[in-house]
Amino acid sequence: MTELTAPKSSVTAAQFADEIRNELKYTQGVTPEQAKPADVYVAAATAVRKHLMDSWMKTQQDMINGNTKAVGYLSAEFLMGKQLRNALLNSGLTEQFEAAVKELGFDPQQVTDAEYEPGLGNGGLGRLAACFIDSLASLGVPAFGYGIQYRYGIFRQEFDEEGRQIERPDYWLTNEDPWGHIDYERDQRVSFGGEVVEEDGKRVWKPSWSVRAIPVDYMVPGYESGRVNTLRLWQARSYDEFDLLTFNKSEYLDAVKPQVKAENISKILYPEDSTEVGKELRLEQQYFFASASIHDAIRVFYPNQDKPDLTTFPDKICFQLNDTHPVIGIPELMRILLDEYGYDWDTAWNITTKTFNYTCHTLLPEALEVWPVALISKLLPRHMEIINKINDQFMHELEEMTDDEAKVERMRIVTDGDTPSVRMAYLASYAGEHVNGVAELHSQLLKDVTLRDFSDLFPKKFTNVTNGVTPRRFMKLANPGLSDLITEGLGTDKWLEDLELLKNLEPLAQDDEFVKKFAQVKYDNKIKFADFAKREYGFDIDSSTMFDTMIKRLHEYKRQALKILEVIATYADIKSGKVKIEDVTPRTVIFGAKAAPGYYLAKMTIQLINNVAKVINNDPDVMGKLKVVFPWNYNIRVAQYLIPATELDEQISQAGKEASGTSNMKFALNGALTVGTLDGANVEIRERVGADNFFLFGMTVDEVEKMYADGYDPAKYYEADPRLKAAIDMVAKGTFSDGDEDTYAPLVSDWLTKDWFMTLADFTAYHDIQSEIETLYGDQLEWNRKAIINVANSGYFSSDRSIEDYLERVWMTGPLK
Ligand code: 26V
Repeated sequence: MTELTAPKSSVTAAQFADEIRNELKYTQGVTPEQAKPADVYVAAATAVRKHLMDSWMKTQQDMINGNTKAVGYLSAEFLMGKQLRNALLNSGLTEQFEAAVKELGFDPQQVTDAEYEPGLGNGGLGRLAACFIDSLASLGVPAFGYGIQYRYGIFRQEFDEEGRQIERPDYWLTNEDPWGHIDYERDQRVSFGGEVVEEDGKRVWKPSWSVRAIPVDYMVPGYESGRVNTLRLWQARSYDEFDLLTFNKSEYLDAVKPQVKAENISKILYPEDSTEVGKELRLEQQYFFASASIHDAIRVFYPNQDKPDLTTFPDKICFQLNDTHPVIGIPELMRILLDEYGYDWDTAWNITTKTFNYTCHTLLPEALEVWPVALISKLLPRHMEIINKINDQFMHELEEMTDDEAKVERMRIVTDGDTPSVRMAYLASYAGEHVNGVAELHSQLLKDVTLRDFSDLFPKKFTNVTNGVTPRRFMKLANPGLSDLITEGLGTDKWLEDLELLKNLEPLAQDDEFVKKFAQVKYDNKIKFADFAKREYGFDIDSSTMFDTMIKRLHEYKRQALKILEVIATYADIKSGKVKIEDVTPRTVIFGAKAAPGYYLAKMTIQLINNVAKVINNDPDVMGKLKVVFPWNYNIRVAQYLIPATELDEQISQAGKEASGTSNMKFALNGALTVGTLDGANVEIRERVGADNFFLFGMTVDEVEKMYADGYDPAKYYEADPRLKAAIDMVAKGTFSDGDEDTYAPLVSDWLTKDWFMTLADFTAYHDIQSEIETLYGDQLEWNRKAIINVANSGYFSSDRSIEDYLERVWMTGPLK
């Protein structure tokens, strides 16, 4: 076996150009003269993959032969972003690529732009999975990411004339995907439906239909580690491609029904949505990838063994359940052990409970998955039996442990009542070896509120692992200017592997020369973003204004409404002359957000933001002072332009609702200051960067709870703050809907009568902090000092640190030797 790829590849630019020419010829079948940038992209990607191949094979071999336990990260989402730049960086081929592509007569930027971004995730949860597999590989930990290769990722967002969100299918596989290697020989059968019968005293599942799970493998190269892990995404295909008999009767549509049914399973990524539609399909997806992945792990670690000793399974691999989506894997492993390998219940339970760990990513009760017993029984009858047995066992244990009958009842995994259901978070909390939240505050609230009974009974299970982000993509690739400056300041580029080294930048915050260089980098990034926004969206953005950004899924708890109401109030202040135009700090307020297609109020908020933008941006009275831009279809690529350019980052969720947030970390690491509430990881960011370098406002978790308890009346706040009243009145009276008072009536009515996330209650505090922000912004040297202090103290938020915490607290494993 060949050695691991050297960190810096020894290939020359000329050699790499030859490799690209070769791929153009033998893979694409075009000459360099005929080639388009997209051809060069595919050729370069194919060449890079070949460079990684030896390390990939060696990593797999070491994993199987070695005795380091591997990690299987089971996730319904992996929001990877574009691959080429990352693969070049991690294989040490960036410079060769640049030179080679130019030698071939192409613009490197155009070539990398030709890659279509796979959007196989909704937001933070999926991006976290992508950051984690990057860090696992970079730390040399043997790992698989396991998920689904959706044919359609998150929808492509457009805005119509009225500013409403339109969802278009994201068919990301129309063009060649040079990264995914489809491996027909490593397929798995996944079955559904049917019944369970008694045969020779055994329960035997007779499923009624099956699909073929085919793995598509993506290489996950580590940074400077020489290791390349695997992201294995399953594609669903039919075993019965085609019913020839039916076809010959000219019933063409019926003939392809089995194929359509099977392929539907990996057809689309579900939006994080509360609607009922397609629940069944969603459970099919979850079981599909959980089952295929567990079988795959057995195949990998016990090659060619008919009767493997699966009592050693937990020493080979542990599975991380990324939220409740793969939790059906728990009864699936039980079923495999009991039915396929003939283990007794206790042995199977012992193996299973050592294999799984569960991460919870939310505090919203409606986001904790619950499946009706009837649905599981129909799709997975044997699993339902097993879940019932797990529930019985649990109830029995509980009765031994406590006399509190109400508590035992509360903790049921399988509820009774009108619609008996299975609570997946409870199943995972009982069967999982460890349970973790994703930021200190969130983990505490899980223990105190959401999973309190479980944490009371199993205190040792519960732990925290604060999220992190990969500095490779979100600093080195996204912000080369800042990366170079940091390397210059520290005298080393080792910080990309050990982000705590950023701490040594702190003294440079007092060095005016350094601060000026830092400010220049920020300004260059603003210009870069403005150019990008002009090119891609046609926006005119003035780079001398403050870039004030809010990017995240559109959700009421995140409170985009708070931001837009403040914008409207400021607009009204200027219009009425209450604020003198020369006293206004010019701002460009930038939003990026997708709303779940079925989420009515979220979509209406998008429409409102667009129309506020339309009115304000066309009003000569505020021209040059206030502008709102909303680039549609926010994705990783947009993030990579926007985050480095941002000066003020909005993290303004209602305290106690945002589990962690990860863009907050990306912003701090890229030298933005945060305005935020004491929520999620904001708390830890503020602790680290210092209260003086963070704009805090708003109610705390305790204050929020008290307000719920006392009865919250939003109308009171509307009456009390004339600015707030003016802003809401403008929306109600049609200022942003051509005089139509109905357009936003549902939104206005919700604010005034319900306002579940207390936007109105926090409005005044949010406004009050603005003058502090503007005063500081007026002193650019001070502002940038604070921004540098943010960068210097955010090294903790590297996903490498998160993974190290998982290794120590949850997985109990480490890098390959
Ligand atoms: C799901 C649902 C489904 C029902 C309707 C409402 C709703 C709202 C949110 C969700 C998503 C929950 C899972 C999730 O994406 N959590 C995010 O995970 C990130 C990574 O840990 C974390 O930074 C974010 O704070 C958290 O929202």
